[in-house]
Amino acid sequence: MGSDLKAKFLEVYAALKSELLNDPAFEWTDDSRQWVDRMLDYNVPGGKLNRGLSVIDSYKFLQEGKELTHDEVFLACALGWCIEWLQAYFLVLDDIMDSSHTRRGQPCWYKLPKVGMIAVNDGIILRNHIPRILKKHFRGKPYYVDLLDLFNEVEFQTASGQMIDLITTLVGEKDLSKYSLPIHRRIVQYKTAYYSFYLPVACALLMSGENLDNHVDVKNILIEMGTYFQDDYLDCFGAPEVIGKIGTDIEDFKCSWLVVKALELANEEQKKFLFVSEDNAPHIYMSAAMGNGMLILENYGKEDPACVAKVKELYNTLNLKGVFEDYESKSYKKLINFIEAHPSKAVQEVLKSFLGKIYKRQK
Ligand code: DMA
Ligand code: MG
Ligand code: MG
Ligand code: MG
Repeated sequence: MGSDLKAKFLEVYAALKSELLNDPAFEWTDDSRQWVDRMLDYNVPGGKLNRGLSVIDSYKFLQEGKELTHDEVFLACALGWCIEWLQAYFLVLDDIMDSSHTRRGQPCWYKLPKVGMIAVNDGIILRNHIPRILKKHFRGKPYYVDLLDLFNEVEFQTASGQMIDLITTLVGEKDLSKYSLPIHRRIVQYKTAYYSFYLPVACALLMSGENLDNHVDVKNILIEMGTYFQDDYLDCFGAPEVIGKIGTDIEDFKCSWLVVKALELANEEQKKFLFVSEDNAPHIYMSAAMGNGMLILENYGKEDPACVAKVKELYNTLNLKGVFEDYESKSYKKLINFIEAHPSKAVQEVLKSFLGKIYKRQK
C-alpha cells in the first residue's frame, strides 16, 4: 500500500473533520469548535491506521483489480475513518478504565490537566460522530441500513468484551482459577476481534454490494485471526517507544494471555517464588488447573513496580517469549490453511493481506 493512499486517507480525515466542526445540528462557538478540533486531532488520526486503511485495501481486492473511481476511494476512506473513530471512542474510555498513562506516544487524553473527566463526554462525542458521517455520505446507498446495523452490532460486541475484560478483574474476588485460556479468548474475541478484524472487511463487503449473511465463513476466519493475534504479549514485552504505550495489564490484574500461560506452566516452586510476600509469611495459592482455589497473589495486580518486575521475571523464567513465538507461528499456519480453503481468490487475498499485517508485528 502506497504512501499515496495514506495521504489520500488523511485528506479525507480533514474533510470529515471540517464537516463535523460545521455540523448544522449544533450552534458552534469558537471555544466549542476549537475543543472538538483539538480532541479529534489528539485522538483519531495518531495510530497505525491499519484498520481504516484495510477497508480500502479489502475493497480493492474485492473489485479484483478494477480501477476505483474517485467517489469509491472517498467512500472507502470515509468508512475506514468511521472505524478509526470507533476505536478512538473506545480507547479514550479504555485508558480511563485501565488507568493507563500513555497512548500512541503521548499522554492519554484524560491525563491532560485541562481534560480529565471531560474525556468521558468526548468519548460519547466521538461515538456520535460515526452515525453523522454515515448519514452525510451513505444515506442514499442501498446498503445504508446494513451499515448502521453493522456498526451497532460491532459496538455492542466490543462494549461487551470490555465489560468481561473489566469484571474479570474485580477487586475482592481475586480468584485466578477463572483465568483460563477459554475466558481469555472470549475477552479478546469480543473486545478486539470484531471491530479490528471483521469490521473493516464487512464494510468493504457492504460497499461491494454483498450480503453479509453470505459471508459467515469470512467472518469466522477473521474472528479466529483476531483472537489469536491479541496484543497482550506486546503489553508486557513491547518497547514502549515502539508501541506508543506503557502496558498496564499486570498492574490491572488483567486476564492476559501471559498470566494464563504462566499459570499453566509454572510449577509450585515458581509460584511460591512469585507469590510469597516480602515477610515470607505463608500464603495460600493454587493453580488455575486446580480449578477451585482462591489464589492470593502477592505480585500480580499490584501498582508497585517491584511487584510488576517480579511478575515479568517469572514470565522470563518460563520463557513466555518463546512460548508466544511458537504459538504465533502455529496460529499463522493454521489460519493460512483455513484461508486457502476458501473458494474465492479475491477473499483469500483480503484475508492474507490482513494476516500479513499482524504476523510478527512489533506494534
Ligand atoms: C482495548 O483493550 C479494547 C478496546 C475496545 C479499545 P486493551 O485495554 O487491551 O487495549 P490497550 O492494551 O491498547 O489499552
Ligand atoms: Mg487498555
Ligand atoms: Mg482495556
Ligand atoms: Mg491490551
